[in-house]
Amino acid sequence: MKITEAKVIVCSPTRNFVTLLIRTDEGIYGLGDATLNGRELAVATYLEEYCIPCLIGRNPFDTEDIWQYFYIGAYWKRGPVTMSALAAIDMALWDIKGKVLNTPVYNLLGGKSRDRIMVYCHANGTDLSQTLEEVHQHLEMGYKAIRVQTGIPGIASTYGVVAKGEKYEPATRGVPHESSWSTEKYLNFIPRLFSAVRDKFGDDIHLLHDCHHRLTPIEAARFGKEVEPFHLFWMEDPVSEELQESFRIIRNHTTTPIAVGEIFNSVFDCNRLITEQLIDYLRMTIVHGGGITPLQKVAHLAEVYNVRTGFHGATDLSPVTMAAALHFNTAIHNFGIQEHMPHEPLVDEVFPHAYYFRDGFMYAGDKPGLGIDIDMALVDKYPYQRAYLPLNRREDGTMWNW
Ligand code: KDG
Ligand code: MG
Repeated sequence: MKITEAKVIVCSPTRNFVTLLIRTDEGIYGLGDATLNGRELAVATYLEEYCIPCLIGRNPFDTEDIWQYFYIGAYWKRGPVTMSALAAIDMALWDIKGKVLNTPVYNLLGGKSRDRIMVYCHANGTDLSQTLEEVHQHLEMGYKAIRVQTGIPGIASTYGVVAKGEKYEPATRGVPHESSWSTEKYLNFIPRLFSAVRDKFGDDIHLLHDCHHRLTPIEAARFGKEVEPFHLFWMEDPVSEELQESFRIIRNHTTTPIAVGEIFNSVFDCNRLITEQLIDYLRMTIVHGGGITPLQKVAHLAEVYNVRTGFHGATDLSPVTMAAALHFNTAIHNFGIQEHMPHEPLVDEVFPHAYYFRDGFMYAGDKPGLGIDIDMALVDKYPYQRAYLPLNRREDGTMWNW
């Protein structure tokens, strides 16, 4: 069996997605996601100019060798652009393997370790009462785990929070929006938020929170300590994560579990975090972590050190990544939780899929391969539109992590 064609599809049904479609001489094709939010065309070009010419003629079953060919063989290892491109190739090849063997991809990754995948949703509001109402609505939808973000009094706009009636979307068209930030106001307010949520909704729901890389290690330590009475499922991205040893400072002070990794793209971003047991959940997912092939190795390493997965699943990760993640989550032993930020209905139309949500859990479905497709007629109707993630500045104007 041989790869005969590979095509990059860039479209924007409400937001941008980059998809790789690989065809074989037996008429079977596979899909991979290569979306890197706000930098989509860089990955598309990397695939078209450098990868696709070297893919043609290869056997799609050779996922390990093809992955190493583009990783070791590129000389320029790692980095989000390279690894997202590599992930798309790898996902598409696993999809083909499953279709050829007429079995869901989870069966190729170890089979079913569980029947259902617990997911967490987003509840956010501009103030406390709106946020509590959002939590209530998501409980009604059946979610068992909820990420809670709220507007902070005195800060004009806060990460993850949008005006009532709007949906939070992590990129906007036009030049980047700038938000402002005060660590002091944030740290003073968030424990009150979780105290109010526990008072109103009790102890049974899992509560999560994303600090979005904005604290220093000692500030994150204070955060973790102060929310301990409300036993969060996790605090996410407490600090900017380039310095893995930062997490030791946080760990030394608090028992609040830590999740990190949505911007990681290699095991070398988290090797110390895992082997020194400095985190509890790893968020590096299939698309930005280089594909199913390397993530399997990372997950197996993490299993040894009691670190579980908690894959990133915001709307900028396409339904192709969601499908791959759900097959992966079904198979591995150390699955923790999966983020679920539902796509707009139009996105689901462009990418028809076998996976589904029911009563707080998601299911990969039993179709051969990843159980995902793309509607080429619809794709052409929604061309790429440049969009950026926002920037963030401290109140005095200093650039800060968004
Ligand atoms: O592209 C960036 C978003 O996906 C990210 O900001 C969302 O932090 C995020 C999350 O946890 O979903
Ligand atoms: Mg996050």
